[in-house]
Amino acid sequence: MKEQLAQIREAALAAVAAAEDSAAIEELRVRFLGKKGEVSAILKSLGSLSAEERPKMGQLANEVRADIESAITDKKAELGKAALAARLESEKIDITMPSKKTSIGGLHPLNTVLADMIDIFQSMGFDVVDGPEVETDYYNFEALNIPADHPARDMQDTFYLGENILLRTQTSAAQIRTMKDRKPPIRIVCPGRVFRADEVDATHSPVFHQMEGLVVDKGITMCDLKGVLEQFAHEIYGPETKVKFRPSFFPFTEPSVEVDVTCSECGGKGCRVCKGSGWIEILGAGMVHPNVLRACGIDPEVYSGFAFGIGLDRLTTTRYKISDIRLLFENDKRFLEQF
Ligand code: 2NL
Repeated sequence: MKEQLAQIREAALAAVAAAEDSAAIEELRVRFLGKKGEVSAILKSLGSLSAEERPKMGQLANEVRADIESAITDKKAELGKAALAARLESEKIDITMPSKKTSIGGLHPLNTVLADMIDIFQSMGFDVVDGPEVETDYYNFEALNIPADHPARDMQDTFYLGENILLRTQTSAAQIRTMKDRKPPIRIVCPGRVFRADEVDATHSPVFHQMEGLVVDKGITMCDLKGVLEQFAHEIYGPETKVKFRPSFFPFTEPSVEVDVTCSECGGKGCRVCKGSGWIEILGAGMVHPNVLRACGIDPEVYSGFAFGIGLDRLTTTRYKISDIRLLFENDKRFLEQF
């Protein structure tokens, strides 16, 4: 029996050492230590031994059983470690690998210029006012002293959505609404998209951008207009910039002016950009026509005001030396990524 136990121990330890997975180990546990296993068989047969032999064999059988048990426990731990190592290896993530690039985008050059302009006018106390792009004939033309038969309607031909419904040709309508809603003093700028039935070329687009400004109060004169526009020109083009008024005509202002600034490219000496004149036209302006004030319920005997309209697109193309206005609207990423 002693030999039999020695054989069982040897066979069991060898088999456990050779086992390759936990299923094989479990099989060995049943085979050697299970209720019907080989060690149990020996223990059951102890009864046939003499009283002298029985405790010795019993002790030996228990030692064999303990040896096999601890071999199985060790092997199980070893296999578990190996399985974990293999899993960690196969599921490894390389956290040093560069991630996919996400593009966060940036401001469109038109919006950069707009933000700068809003900054300048807000610092002079102007509010920013928004209005609808679809307007009525009344707000876009009538209230601005442009009746149905007025020749200015030809110069501002637009897109009609209905008999009296159209795409606005300037942002003035938002200013008309403000004059009807608020009491003077009024100091506002109205930026936005405007529309004209123009042919597309390098300097014209049927959709473009404008910022209009309006100040109405007691005692407002052309000096106030010139001061505000000079401040604006100095901030946009530099403090050495000069501003010049030339007489002009708009139905909604009287008197009306075109406003030139000294060419920022040559400083006024004359170059290709200003076509040799030293001056660049940047906007139109004037004193609000009494008929416009009256249409908004403001007494022109008590109040006066000035207004101006600046094209954003040309300001943007000259600032960034963009050769074609169409580039602003095509949204080609290769163009936009340059800003
Ligand atoms: C231009 C320049 C201008 C105005 C816009 C205006 C608005 C109101 C009353 C009076 Cl509510 N005027 N806006 C004034 C002068 C010029 O835009 O070249 N427009 C065709």
